[in-house]
Amino acid sequence: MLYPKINDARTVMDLSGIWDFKLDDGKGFEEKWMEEPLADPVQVAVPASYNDQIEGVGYRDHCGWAFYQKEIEIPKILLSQRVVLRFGAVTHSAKVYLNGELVCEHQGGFLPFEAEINHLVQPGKNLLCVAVDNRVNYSTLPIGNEVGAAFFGSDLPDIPSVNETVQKPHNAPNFDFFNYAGINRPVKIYTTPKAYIRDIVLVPELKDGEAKVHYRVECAGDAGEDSGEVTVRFFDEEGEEAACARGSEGTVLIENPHLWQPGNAYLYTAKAEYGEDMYEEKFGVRSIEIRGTQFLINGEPFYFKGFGKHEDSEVHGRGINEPMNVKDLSLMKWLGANSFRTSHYPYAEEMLDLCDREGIVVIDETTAVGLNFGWNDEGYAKFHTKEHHEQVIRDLIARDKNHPCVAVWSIANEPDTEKQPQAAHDYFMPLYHLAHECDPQDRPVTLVICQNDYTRDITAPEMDIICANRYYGWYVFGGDLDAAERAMRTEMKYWEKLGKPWMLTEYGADTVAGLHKATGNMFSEEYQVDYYKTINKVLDECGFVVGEHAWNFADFATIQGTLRVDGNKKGLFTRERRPKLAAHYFRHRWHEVPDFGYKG
Ligand code: BDP
Repeated sequence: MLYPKINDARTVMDLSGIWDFKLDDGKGFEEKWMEEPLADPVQVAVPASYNDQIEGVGYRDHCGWAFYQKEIEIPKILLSQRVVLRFGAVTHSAKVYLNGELVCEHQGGFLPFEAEINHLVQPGKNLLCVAVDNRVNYSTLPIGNEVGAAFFGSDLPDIPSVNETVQKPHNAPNFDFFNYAGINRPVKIYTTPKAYIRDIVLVPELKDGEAKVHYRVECAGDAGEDSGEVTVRFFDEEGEEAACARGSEGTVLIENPHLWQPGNAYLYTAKAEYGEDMYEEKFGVRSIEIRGTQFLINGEPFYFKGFGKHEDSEVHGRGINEPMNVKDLSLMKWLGANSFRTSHYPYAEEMLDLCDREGIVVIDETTAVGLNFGWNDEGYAKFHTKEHHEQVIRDLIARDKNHPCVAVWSIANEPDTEKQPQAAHDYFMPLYHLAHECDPQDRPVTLVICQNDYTRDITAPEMDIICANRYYGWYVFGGDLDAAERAMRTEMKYWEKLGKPWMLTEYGADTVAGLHKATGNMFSEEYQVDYYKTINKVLDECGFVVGEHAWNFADFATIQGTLRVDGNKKGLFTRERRPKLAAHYFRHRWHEVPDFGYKG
């Protein structure tokens, strides 16, 4: 799906700003709140999560629908064009109305969706209404628990006082990040000519110092008289034409190409023209390949240094925060990091554009987190996520396929792959193959496994790169780093035999900024440093380890619970991005560890 851009043929209106907002009291649909201006609304900013914008438990912990409204006018002059309403992400599901009429519905809180609205636009004022549902359950991604206690909350004891107490409906996410909701990413109206470019696919192929670029331009709409044929011109960063082609599909040659390299990005532009329409898509020339235990970028063995992250910041919640995105990439460079994983959902398109530009390598993850704890003996039969999971993989890859920064697709985080190994295999292997089929660049595909009896797992070994989260020294052998080191080493002997590239996608220790001990213990800044030194020592011994991603880049908000003191504190930075001691440790380490050829 193309990102809305303004150019000679298209215009974009950004609907960011203050919108009317009202939590549903259970009667919103029955009373048809979408048809009239909301009675007694509060004001919230869009895009952003609503939870932390207004004080009160009611807003923070709301469970169910909420309504947003904005009055908009569309300039008459635009109505001869296709007028499209587009949402970057609405969490987790949305119903969109214009003047009381349903425009579209969407499931899933982290990918864009859009609809043509010409037939519903009225002259003058139009009432745009977006109903948003934040509930998660066994058929959504991410997964929520339908009954019982929340993940990381307290397990409820089986005693009369508890059994006789009815709790108010509440969110019980089966994942460790606050269930922020709302219109989290930009809302835009854009136009295209009636015959328009629907999509552009770009596949660079690097061989013997030359780059072939296979392209496809998909056109759609009313072709009218004669929309003519497609022309695509390729420009380098200086604006010089590097190649040109006619036809909706073809291959061009770029001689002496500038490569897109981690830390040294170079972006070409493909300018497609079709009839009245045109669109410019950026791309990079680079190759990604797995050879034996190596992960190669442009033919060189790459070593991932970086983080699992979250889209999480004060007040914005999970809403896009572009200054913070810029700051985060700047801090990554300060640390000598070169990569991150979009744990545990697709991040905003704006962030991927930034990573393309800054040369940061991305492991791009779906929303499939939580297919794990609390499912007891029912196994995968308990979840009804398969079709939605397939849709998320299709939509994610359709959105991000051209980004040079994206190096790996992660189809899930910490699913259970151990309790019913065959059921996990049956569920995930078709998704693994689907991801390969969907990606025109055929990047490596993985899923990220959790700490478990790895010897029972028959799914992870099938992945192109094995990605594991390990907490030896925290959840396992917390406080005993000697044991952590030995356990980690024992496990690595197991993985070595597989002969595949392996990376540690999460490891970390909760750390309260400012808590210092001469002899570090759990939660102190010194312990976090000792923990990382211990595990890194083992990683450095293993030639098949292709990367280390600390958990987490920064402290982040979670559900309330006895294991979380105002959120998850495993950040190398605080939530405000102040470095802990471990950030300085990694800064020292990662400036010594090269991006390429670290393990020979
Ligand atoms: C892992 C999860 C991650 C959690 C982390 C933790 O992948 O989402 O935040 O543990 O406990 O299991 O800090």
